[in-house]
Amino acid sequence: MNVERVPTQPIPGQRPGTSGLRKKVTVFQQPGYLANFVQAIFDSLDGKEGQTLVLGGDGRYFNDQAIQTILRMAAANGFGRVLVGQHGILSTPAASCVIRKRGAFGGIILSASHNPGGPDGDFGIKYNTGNGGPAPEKITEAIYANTLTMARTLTVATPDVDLAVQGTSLVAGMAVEVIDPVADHADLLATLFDFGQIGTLLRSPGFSMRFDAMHAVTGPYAHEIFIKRLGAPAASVMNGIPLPDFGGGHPDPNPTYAEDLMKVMNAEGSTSETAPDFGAASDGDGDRNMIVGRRFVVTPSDSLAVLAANARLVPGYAAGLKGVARSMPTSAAVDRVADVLGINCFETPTGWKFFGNLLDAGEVTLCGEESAGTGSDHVREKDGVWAVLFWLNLVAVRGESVEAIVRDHWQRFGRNVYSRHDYEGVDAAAANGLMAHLRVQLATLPGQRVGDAHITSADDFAYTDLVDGSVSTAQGIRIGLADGSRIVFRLSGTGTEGATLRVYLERYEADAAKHGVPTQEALAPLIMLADRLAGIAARTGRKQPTVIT
Ligand code: VG1
Ligand code: CO
Repeated sequence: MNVERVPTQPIPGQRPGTSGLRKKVTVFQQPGYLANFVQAIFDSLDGKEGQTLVLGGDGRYFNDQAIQTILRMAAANGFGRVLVGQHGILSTPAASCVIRKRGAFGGIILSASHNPGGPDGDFGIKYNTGNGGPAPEKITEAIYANTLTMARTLTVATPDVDLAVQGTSLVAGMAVEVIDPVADHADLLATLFDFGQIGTLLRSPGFSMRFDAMHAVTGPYAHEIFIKRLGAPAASVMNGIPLPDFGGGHPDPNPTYAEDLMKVMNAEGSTSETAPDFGAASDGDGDRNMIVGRRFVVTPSDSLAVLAANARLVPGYAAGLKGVARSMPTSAAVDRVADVLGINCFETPTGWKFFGNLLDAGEVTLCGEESAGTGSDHVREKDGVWAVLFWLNLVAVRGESVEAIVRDHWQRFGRNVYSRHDYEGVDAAAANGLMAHLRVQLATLPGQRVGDAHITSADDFAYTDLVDGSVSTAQGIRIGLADGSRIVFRLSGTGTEGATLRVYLERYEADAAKHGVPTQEALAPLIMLADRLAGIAARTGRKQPTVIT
């Protein structure tokens, strides 16, 4: 094999964020940008020689080109085999599944997830380790350090591999196996859920569902699972063909961006023909989910709590849960369930990489984030289609609507009224200034009364990993009130333009008579307090959030 050494120089700014490296497509298209980062990944991997790498992405613009580059570099760097999804497609949870099932050394997933795609959109790349999960910070920091000293990248001069056809070919002696991107994942999901009972529900004339793939990666998965294996009518899947620019949309499954689905689910009328009984959507790379009932949206934090409380109704979790974990800004609804079940509930920083060690150690079975991510120990990523099947399984067993299941949950456990306000694309200096302004107040806030609010705690969240002892600091400002309410402030680690400020608001309501109060109304005093403490409007110039979930 003739390995070419291509001289290069370090490129600044290649530090992975919450979930891999995300930049504008135009940045990734700069000469050497992708190759430098890929080489930095490969240089951080000891023992990769002759090993298997999994490779695929969410099908967005630049996906196919990047795959060809990475295949050549993998060969030059000594991998023995690469498993690549047909047409370059692999959803994030499917990649995790394939890495685990095939005993791969690791995987590279090409995605900027919920960020828009297309020539002017975003691109992203992340490395997953042999457990199938996102590389922990120790590895992402080693990759970043490599980018700062990069002097050469390794490649081979070989023609493109035909990604349209399944089968094995050779790139400079390395085997490239183009695999079915759906089969392994669908087979795994079939072992966890009662496909018989879900199929009966989906085929019954009195029930209808819509799954909105948002022109992103889950289209082929939804077709195979909901339509082919479970027999749902073809119309059950919307926007099911992956497009390089996601049809111009923003593939983030929330009520603002999943417009097509919301229009259908909010239709007036009380039959399956007017508004379907069940709706769901998934994001760019298929790891997020939104669950919607007829004119009723399930808050992701509530969804996690409902799944935990009902897990025994589902075959894969019939033996019960070992424990649960949630990211820090996620509401404490699941904590209440864990209390009742008598199991541990872990609180981790934002990002799925922090769940990996807990899952590997057998400490937890279910994990979730307020950002529409839920998953379990079946893979090491959050899993959108998995969450939809879990909910369908519950609806099939309980014979109740989505709304009835959630209201019953609130009745039992009380309601953690919850919302996240995002201020997207704000000036980075203003956002950093806002966080610094909050940090200097941390020592003096506890004990203060601001209006009606009695502040009892204030800190910057730090986390020590239970398994490897690694410490992550500055993970978000938490402000707690005497009545159990909470405000969290953090800056996004996935954006590509300016800064995104996220404000997470939570209040516990035990009184069932007040569970119907609209969320933003119930949280109004906290919303005002957040602005007062952080000076959001004054510092960012924004009077309203860009997105409310
Ligand atoms: C966001 C979410 C976080 C999620 C991450 C990746 O991160 O808040 O919960 O794990 O996206 O999700 P941030 O740093 O922007 O808040 V995905 O589906 O975009 O890979
Ligand atoms: Co995603």
